[in-house]
Amino acid sequence: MAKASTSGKKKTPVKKTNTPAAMDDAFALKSLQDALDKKKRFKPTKDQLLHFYEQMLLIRRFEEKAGQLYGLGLIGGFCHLYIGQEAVAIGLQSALDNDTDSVITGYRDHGHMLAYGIDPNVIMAELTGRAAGISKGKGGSMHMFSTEHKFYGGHGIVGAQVALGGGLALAHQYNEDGGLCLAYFGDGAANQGQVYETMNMAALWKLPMVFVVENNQYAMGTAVRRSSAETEFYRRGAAFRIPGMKVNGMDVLEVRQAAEIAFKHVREGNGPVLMECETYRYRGHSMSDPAKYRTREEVQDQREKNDPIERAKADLMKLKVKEDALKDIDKAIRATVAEAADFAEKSPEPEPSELYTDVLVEEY
Ligand SMILES: Cc1ncc(C[n+]2csc(CCOP(=O)(O)OP(=O)(O)O)c2C)c(N)n1
Ligand SMILES: [Mg+2]
Repeated sequence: MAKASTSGKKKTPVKKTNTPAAMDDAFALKSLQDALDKKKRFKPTKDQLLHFYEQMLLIRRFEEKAGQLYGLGLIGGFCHLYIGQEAVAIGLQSALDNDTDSVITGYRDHGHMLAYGIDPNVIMAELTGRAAGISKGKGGSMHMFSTEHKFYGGHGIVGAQVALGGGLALAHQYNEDGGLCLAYFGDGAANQGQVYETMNMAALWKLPMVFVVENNQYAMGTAVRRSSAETEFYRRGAAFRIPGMKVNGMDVLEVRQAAEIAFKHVREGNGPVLMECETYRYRGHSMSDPAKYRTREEVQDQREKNDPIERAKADLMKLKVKEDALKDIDKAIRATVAEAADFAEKSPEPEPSELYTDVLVEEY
């Protein structure tokens, strides 16, 4: 073994490879991240920002009402609320071309439906299992679809929607319709094998697809750092040469900016993008989760310092929107949501014969 040098010769400085900056440099596929870092936030008009604010608030109030209806026993089965994550769906949705693009997600799907501007009445009717619901009351919270809007659900099998999203992206490419597929999944789903099979195919075939990890820090009761060897999810496409982006999912304007960069890249035929939106869910995994795996203080801290709706409100104030105008918006949204609950409660349940319909696409 060579002896350590005592000759006083200058040593080559050892490069630290485990600092965040060095690790980021080591991630080569960051051209889109660099573009985002140059300009982090979308510059909206006052009307655009008001619209984002309204949409996020509608999701928040709708979900609060759904939580109440669940407590009253009016919603059966599972119910996963999106409260805290509103900026992700709204920021991305606002940059989509609704005539061509498709969206697919997991079971935490009410917010994504509302982001499309789909009538809250039919979403609430679905949650409460009524015939007027968007899936005729037969899908419930986790299985909402609107093919008319190119929204393909609403899936209960963790990660399965990603592979289906690959199929939707292939259809866009095959039909040359110019559309892209936005496939949302969670930090927990990001550890599913089929996600990586899809990444491989999507990159190989240059499919028009954006993989969006909604990293809300938990998969049921398991914190990201306890389940994931690589917690920087945006890097997980590196093995397939998919560029990654890490985005503040609590800031609707940053999400929108990131969406523009990612969508442009995909639409130009460069293949898929992997976007990680860092976010936080305020409620338990589902309505039946008492969330004992984290402290109240942790949740309170996020609510107080990082809330996406409060952030948008502060931005609106800077654009000279008056607090009274925002209060009026809240009032109108509360009325819309109350009406949706009323509509749902008054709607009839599906006929028993509906058990036999929509099971197969065609008879055989
Ligand atoms: C294949 C499969 N495995 C396990 C489950 C049970 N399960 C439902 S949700 C969930 C956690 C998923 O967490 P994440 O992907 O982070 O999404 P989030 O709920 O945080 O939005 C698990 C394990 C399932 N539905 N499907
Ligand atoms: Mg999660």
